[in-house]
Amino acid sequence: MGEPVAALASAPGLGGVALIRLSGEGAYAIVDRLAPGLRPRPSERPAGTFAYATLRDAGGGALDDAVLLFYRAPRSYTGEDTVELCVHGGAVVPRRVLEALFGLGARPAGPGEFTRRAFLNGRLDLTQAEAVADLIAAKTPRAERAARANLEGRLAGALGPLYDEALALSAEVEHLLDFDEGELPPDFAAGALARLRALAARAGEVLGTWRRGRLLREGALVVLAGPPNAGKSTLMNLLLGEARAIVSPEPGTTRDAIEEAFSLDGVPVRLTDTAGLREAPGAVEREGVARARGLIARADVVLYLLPAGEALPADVPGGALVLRTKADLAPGRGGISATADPEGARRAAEALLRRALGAQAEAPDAAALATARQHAGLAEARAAFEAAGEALAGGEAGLVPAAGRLRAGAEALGRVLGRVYSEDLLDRVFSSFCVGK
Ligand SMILES: Nc1nc2c(ncn2[C@@H]2O[C@H](COP(=O)(O)OP(=O)(O)OP(=O)(O)O)[C@@H](O)[C@H]2O)c(=O)[nH]1
Ligand SMILES: [Mg+2]
Repeated sequence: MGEPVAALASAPGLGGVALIRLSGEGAYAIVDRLAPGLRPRPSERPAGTFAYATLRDAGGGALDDAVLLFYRAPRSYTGEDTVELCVHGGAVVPRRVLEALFGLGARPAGPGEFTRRAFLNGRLDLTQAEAVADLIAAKTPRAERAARANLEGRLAGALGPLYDEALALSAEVEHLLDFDEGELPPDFAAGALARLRALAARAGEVLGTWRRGRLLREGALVVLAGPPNAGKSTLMNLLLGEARAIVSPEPGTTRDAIEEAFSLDGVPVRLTDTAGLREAPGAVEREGVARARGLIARADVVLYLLPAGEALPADVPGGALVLRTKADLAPGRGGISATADPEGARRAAEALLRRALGAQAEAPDAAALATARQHAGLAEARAAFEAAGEALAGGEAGLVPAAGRLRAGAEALGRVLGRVYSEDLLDRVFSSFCVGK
């Protein structure tokens, strides 16, 4: 067990109850002194029980009446002795109770430190630890389901067997290195080669889940683009159901990009309205157009709005979905009309987006890569397996480099799962967590 650490585990702010978590060696001795009147003492109580107690500061003054939840190593979130204190919420009580805990020898927990300890104590692997952060950050039900799938070990379940196979294969290839030159049968590599290719192919399949995982985690960047006055801001407001962006008959109304979160069937979408694309007269609008082009380049989906009947400009971004607007002004030319049929216009735009995002957002319960770290690690592993295969196909001379690549690929997979880790890697993973997780 680590030294005792404490932090507010619930969100700061006004709330009926705040949850403070205390974990580590000596947690019970600290709570014995924080709740001096409680009998039997916390340290004498069995795990899995709770008690109602008055917490007191060093001078004996009452801090709060709290409910204490008792956990014992290894059956707690962190795997250590843990006491959770349910105190009154708000700005003052939780802070005073935490200060009392610090006065009694606990140290403030760092970002993600509880989850880091859970990882170090074997309660979670690294993909599950990352899923904890994703679950908390999830903005839509689908994102929540995707995070839960990985928290339950879906991604670990897909990658674990790959790692085991890479290790087994690595041992076999290392064994081949023990043979003297010319001693190996001519087909020595055939079996290993087939297995290496299968490994690379399987890694490729999991890599294919990245776009889906990323979209669910970060939200799809959907950019509304098109010439000035095309009705971009009007459609933005229609999709959001509120007058978020300024709409006016003046071309060049929108300058700064306006981003709002929006959920399409539970898929998180970052809907972004942009400045109309044109050779703008003023410096401010020119900057707006430059920003619009930057967003178009990064977009997952570009919805290019163009009034019905107008000729398609030459600079329509590649891959953009063209949606004709202001159909009421050009009858018979197709498209939507936000003024004559707002509900129909909204439905048509949503259907278009749904089709563009649909494939990515399906199967939220399946394993999916969720973080750039996981993606980079798996891509590295696949490249290493492929390189090992090429080396091995080259015959006996390729044996040494193949063994090296295979080992590197196995290690990259091991790092994704956290079966191989360094303090540095954990610092990087957990630095993005909040205090209290
Ligand atoms: N007749 C008609 N007018 C529309 C329709 N949709 C939007 N408008 C009008 O067209 C004008 C421009 O709409 P905006 O939504 O501000 O257009 P925009 O593409 O955001 O324009 P910029 O921000 O200048 O690039 C406004 O006066 C809207 O009321 C439509 O379907 N039919
Ligand atoms: Mg606009």
